Amino acid sequence: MPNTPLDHARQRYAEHGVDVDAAIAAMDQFPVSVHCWQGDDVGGFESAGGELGGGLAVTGNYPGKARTADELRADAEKAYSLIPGKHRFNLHAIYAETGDKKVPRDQLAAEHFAGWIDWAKSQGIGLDFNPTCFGHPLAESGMTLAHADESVRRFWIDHCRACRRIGAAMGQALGAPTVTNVWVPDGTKDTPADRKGPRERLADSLDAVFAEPLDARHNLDAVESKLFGIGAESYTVGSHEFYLGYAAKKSAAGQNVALCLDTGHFHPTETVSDKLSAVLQFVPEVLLHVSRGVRWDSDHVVILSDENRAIAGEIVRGGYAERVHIGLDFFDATINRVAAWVIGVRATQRALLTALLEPTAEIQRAEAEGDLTARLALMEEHKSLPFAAVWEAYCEQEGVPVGRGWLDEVRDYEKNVLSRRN
Ligand code: RNT
Ligand code: ZN
Repeated sequence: MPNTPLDHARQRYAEHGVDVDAAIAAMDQFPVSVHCWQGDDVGGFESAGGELGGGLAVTGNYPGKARTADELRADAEKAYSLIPGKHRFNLHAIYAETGDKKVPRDQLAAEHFAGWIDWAKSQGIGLDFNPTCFGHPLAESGMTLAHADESVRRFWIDHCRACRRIGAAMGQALGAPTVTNVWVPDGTKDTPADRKGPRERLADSLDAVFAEPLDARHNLDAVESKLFGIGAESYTVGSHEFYLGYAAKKSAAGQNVALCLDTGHFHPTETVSDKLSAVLQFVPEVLLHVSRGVRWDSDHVVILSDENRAIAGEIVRGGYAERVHIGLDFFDATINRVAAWVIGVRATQRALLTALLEPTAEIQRAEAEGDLTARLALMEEHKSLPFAAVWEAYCEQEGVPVGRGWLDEVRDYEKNVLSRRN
């Protein structure tokens, strides 16, 4: 006789051949890389404080955003305390701590991230990293690695090279490879007369960026495509085809370059869930930027959407835990920023846990036998199996609030910490 909701769930899932305890245990295989930039609206700590640019825009002015690295770390710790499991933290180059010194981006080095590395060690988490090729006078034209001017291109190449070394230093210090992801905003507002030239330059620049061999145990390179940005509506140099080809070419030549798929960077009826098993035929690893596109914006807070469930389903069904790195990418300044993190990570984890609880064997057997009626019926039944009981048991096991209790903790933090900023 089942007596707890978890017992009941165990029994119901077992009827479909699913082991609930194994699903919970498997959650450890899926750390989520939490993006620092939700914590301060992609601000960073370079003193300039100019325009974000690069086709990015953060709307809203909810009070309490982190103004310093210490505040950002404290906020992240608060978020982690409300999220089950161990995760990672994803930094951008503009989050360097350079003290009173202004350090140009092409001269950044691991020492400028010592505070972050120490913190990550103390948290027992890994770090991921990104060059920042926007929000800078040399990015104002809208071109960076694809710029026609050799000296501008050189600056961004040197910045990206510096970032790869920093990524490797992080990975070495923390004992797990850092994913260093290159995204550049390069594109044009109106129809270009030359689409080829910038793409040739971008390919050349990337070759220069990735020329230095780094230890795969410390750093994994990734390249991120985009469809369009604000002010770059007509042409994006680094499109999906461009980077898919680039990552495949590099990988075929023996240099592992992961392809970053941002779920907000495709046409609205295209899905990343369908792309995973396609691109993973030809590139060894994928970095996900889980996000939520809404009309022109590609970066709303992640929720438990059908598409995020489908993505998690593909990762689990494909056995891609080792090959797909899950990161988040959104920024919303109209709601509490710590809550935004918690909502996004917990939603991603719920998607993963549902995927782990899918009666995949049963459904795939129906498909293999040509019983398409059962395939559809079972997929639908899966949606109302007692998932919540398993999720709650997982949260409890990990010592984090089970339900909306986490929101009360964020409210306390807002009252005692965030509201005292400004
Ligand atoms: C931009 C890309 C990129 C950025 C971050 C801040 O459209 O998605 O990943 O969001 O690097
Ligand atoms: Zn992204």
